[in-house]
Amino acid sequence: MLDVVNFEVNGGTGGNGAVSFRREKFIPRGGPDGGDGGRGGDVIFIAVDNISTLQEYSNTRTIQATDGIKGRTKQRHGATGNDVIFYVPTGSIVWELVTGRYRVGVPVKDIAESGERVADLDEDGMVFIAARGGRGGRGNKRFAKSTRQTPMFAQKGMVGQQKHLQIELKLLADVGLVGLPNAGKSTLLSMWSQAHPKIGAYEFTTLEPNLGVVYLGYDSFVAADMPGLIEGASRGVGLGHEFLRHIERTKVLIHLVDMSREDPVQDIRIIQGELASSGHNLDKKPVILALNKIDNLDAGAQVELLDAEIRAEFGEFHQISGQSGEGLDNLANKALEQVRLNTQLTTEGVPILKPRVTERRRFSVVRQDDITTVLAGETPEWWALTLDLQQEEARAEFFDRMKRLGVERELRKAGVKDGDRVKIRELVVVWDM
Ligand SMILES: Nc1nc2c(ncn2[C@@H]2O[C@H](COP(=O)(O)OP(=O)(O)OP(=O)(O)O)[C@@H](O)[C@H]2O)c(=O)[nH]1
Ligand SMILES: [Mg+2]
Repeated sequence: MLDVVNFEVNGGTGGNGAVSFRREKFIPRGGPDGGDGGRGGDVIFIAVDNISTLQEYSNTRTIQATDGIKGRTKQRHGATGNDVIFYVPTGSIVWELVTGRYRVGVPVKDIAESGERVADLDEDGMVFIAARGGRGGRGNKRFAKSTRQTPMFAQKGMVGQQKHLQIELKLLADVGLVGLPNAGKSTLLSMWSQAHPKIGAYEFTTLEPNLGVVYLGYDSFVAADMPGLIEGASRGVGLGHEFLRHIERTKVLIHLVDMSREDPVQDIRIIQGELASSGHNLDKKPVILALNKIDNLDAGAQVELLDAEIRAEFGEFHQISGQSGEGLDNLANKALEQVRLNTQLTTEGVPILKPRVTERRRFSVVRQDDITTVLAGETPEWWALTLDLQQEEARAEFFDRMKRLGVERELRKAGVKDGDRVKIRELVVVWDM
């Protein structure tokens, strides 16, 4: 069973650099002192064990980090935009889709063909930067040089990364429902969740585990209905053994007992014995005992009769009816409480290690037709999109940067002449340096 969400993530835009000049008494025209803009915030995913579904993001369409603040006078830098941290369940797989090609919010079915797998968050605490904020623009102070002592321009903040992502999670159960065949495990799962497992008045109705998400207000857990266990299951008798492996990954077990049977106490012992000898660490898991089918008269009578005996031998228990629904809310709350107790709370103090953004100097030049050439690459794009190429000084700065990056040389090699058009993302620059 899969849990899937699909949305856009946008890094914040960097703050603009400032254009300003020192103003002091008796100095009519001081030097440039415009500060830099702050970086835009990032959208960050952190994998945590204590969330089990993607449900809380099912209505999310866009996640936007905060923009950086613009630079100010007196070389004061603008503040960095706030990151948005997004906690996802451990086991989440992040896919990136081509932006603009698919509808946001509608999960793409053949994701392996349509998207690129960009992250496997399969360990608690893993951090993934989903969209980086844009760099802040430089203030005019930083464009001063001996031949241009009073730059009248600054650099704009760069837009943040914008991505269309799909996150998928293979559900792992938090709670395993165990018990003898016919104990009412599938019935309970169908009452608790949207799952529709097969229910039958005979043994071994369930042949493989069924998963369902159980909601309690804003909280939820995943429950798995298991095939029935029988005596000897731990030695390979019946269908149960194979599925003990599945139960192994759960945090809590609910042991269901059919109280309408002849000797429920003996039934409980059988299952407990199987769990203890299964060899899959099942004996170390918390087990919640739930006496089932209390709507049935015989079962109700047996609960009364055996109350003290069961309490003495096995401790506290819940009384429920998967049929009438009695006691199911209490049991779900208890299960959730145990799930929470058995997962470390890891969202606090998770260090966010941000890899440094290395300025990539690579770029590509592709001739489109006689007069148009496409230039792509992080650094040339950054300069092209953040300098005002209508402004003479800024334009000169741009061409100067292109020369230093070696872009100019590559363009010439590709046959670009003055007056030709160079496309840089959505921008068209007439090359005339
Ligand atoms: N009276 C009564 N009958 C129940 C209750 N819960 C389940 N049953 C019945 O018990 C039978 C078995 O229910 P299932 O939910 O299929 O039991 P199961 O534990 O999943 O059984 P297996 O998959 O075979 O291991 C069905 O006939 C159900 O209608 C209950 O609370 N009260
Ligand atoms: Mg069943």
